[in-house]
Amino acid sequence: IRDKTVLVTGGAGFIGSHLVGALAPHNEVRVLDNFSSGDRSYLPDGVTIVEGDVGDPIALQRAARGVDVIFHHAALVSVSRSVDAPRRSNETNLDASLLVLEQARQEDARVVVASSAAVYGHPDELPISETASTDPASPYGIQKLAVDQYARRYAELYDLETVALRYFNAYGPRQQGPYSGVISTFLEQARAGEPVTIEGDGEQTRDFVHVSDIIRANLRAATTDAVGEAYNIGTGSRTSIKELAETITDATDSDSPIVHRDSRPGDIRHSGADVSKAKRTLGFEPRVSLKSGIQSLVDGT
Ligand code: UD2
Repeated sequence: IRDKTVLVTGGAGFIGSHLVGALAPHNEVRVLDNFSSGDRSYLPDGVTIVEGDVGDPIALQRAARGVDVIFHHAALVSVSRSVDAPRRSNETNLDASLLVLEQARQEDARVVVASSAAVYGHPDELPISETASTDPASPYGIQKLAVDQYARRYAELYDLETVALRYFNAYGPRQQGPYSGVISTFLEQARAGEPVTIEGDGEQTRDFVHVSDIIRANLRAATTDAVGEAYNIGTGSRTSIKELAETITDATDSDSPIVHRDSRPGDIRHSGADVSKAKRTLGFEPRVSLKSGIQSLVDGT
């Protein structure tokens, strides 16, 4: 997209900051972020930064004034924290998201919301299409499902242009910290020469999608006519955690042993996206294979 005024909530975070990087050269970009996990150094010059909580109506109003599109990426992304403190994560992930939708109504702005494969819980089909049953296995998943459905209903009830993108397992540069996902954990372990820790037998599978593909999906979502819909965003292929561990120790030339420990209670066994709807309707084409995505992480390119 070009020549638009856009707001990225959570714009200093992992996915948000890559999106800001893609939008900034051709659009007027605002970022609303409380920098609880995001980082200022990810933001290019020329971006307007509003420091504050997405759940703060004043900050949100200021950041959203006059925008054409809101990309809503602010969230507490830790599933385990949502289990420990469901109300706290509900405030950010659901209450604040509803504020964002309301603010978008005020501005008559399009909203692209970050939804999640977590809406499916333990899936009843593979690959998972958007019509699979939704039965989230965590408060986080419940919150994402609610936002996803609010987005759909806001399109219908108020004629708001909304799109929900259900990300599968995202990875890429800037993903870090204790809640960051298995790829960044394994990479850190392999680089440090520490044991790479598989939880359980390692036969569980995931659909790992590179952040650059996620950004391309967001740009499509910003212009599609097919609003009021949710789209799976993944690659369509699944990789076992065992295979992942080997790929990462190979790519890093690491002598780290691969070890097993207890599996995660409630872990999802298999997850993989049917991306045909996003391909057909958004023209989304995942481009980055897991091997090349990991290689570029290792090379820092
Ligand atoms: C992902 C999302 C989460 C939610 C969920 C929905 C990430 C980071 N999280 O959780 O937000 O959408 O999907 O189902 O994308 N593992 C190991 N060793 C480790 C760390 C993880 O074996 O050191 C395993 C873990 O037990 C799991 C798999 O790797 O089987 C993936 O774990 P994850 O935390 O990266 O992501 P996931 O799928 O639980």
